[in-house]
Amino acid sequence: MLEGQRVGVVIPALNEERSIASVIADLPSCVDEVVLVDNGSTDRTSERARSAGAIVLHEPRRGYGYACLRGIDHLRARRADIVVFIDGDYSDYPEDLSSLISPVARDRADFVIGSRMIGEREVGAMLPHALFGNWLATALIRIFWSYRFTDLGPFRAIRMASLQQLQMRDCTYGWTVEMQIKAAKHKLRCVEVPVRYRKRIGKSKITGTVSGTVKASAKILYTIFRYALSS
Ligand SMILES: Nc1nc2c(ncn2[C@@H]2O[C@H](COP(=O)(O)OP(=O)(O)O)[C@@H](O)[C@H]2O)c(=O)[nH]1
Ligand SMILES: [Mg+2]
Repeated sequence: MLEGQRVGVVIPALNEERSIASVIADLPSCVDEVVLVDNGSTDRTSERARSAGAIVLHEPRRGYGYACLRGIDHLRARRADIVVFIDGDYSDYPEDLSSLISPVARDRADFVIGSRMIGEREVGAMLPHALFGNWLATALIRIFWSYRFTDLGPFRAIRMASLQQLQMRDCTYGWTVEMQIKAAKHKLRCVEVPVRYRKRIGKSKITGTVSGTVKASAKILYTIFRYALSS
């Protein structure tokens, strides 16, 4: 299926020592390189990731987007053809990576979102406000750019050449929605595949906290309206 295409995985992580080794261990063998971008963890996330076989990079600027940008820079230098993003909390099933990359590998798509809305979701794995936020953000994308997504899920695959076209900028919580908006604006071939989702290991830093939820919601809405008004 891959015919020489190199697959690189970026894992942005902050204090995920309990889950990170499982995330890396469960990735399928078609993955060529795993990059863990540590954003100043105070636990053993980096050590555990290195022992599990990942390249560990440190990004001093705190933020999900900064970590992803750092991972992309590394994979570009390593000549990856397909980039996969997955969180470090073991909510996603790394084994699902094979079906996630399949449309890109077969040249049926440029960008694939792993959708937790059409996949099997453990009860309580996504909190009600996260489900509502996803619904609202994807509805706004449909209204403004006529692209139908069902999720802003973090588990996603994109062709490196397409990713470079998008010139990603967001440094924090607007990362996932920015990628989808820009994919729509650039008319990338986007598809969704169902992915499974379970309760995370360890503590949530975003949707499981009040401040994370407020900041993420504000940034996602700001990003949508900013791009809508500038297009
Ligand atoms: N690099 C980096 N990763 C982060 C940051 N905040 C959260 N993460 C990671 O982003 C992913 C999603 O965060 P999580 O706490 O699971 O949020 P939730 O899915 O809304 O509960 C996890 O892999 C976290 O380790 C951050 O500031 N920097
Ligand atoms: Mg999570």
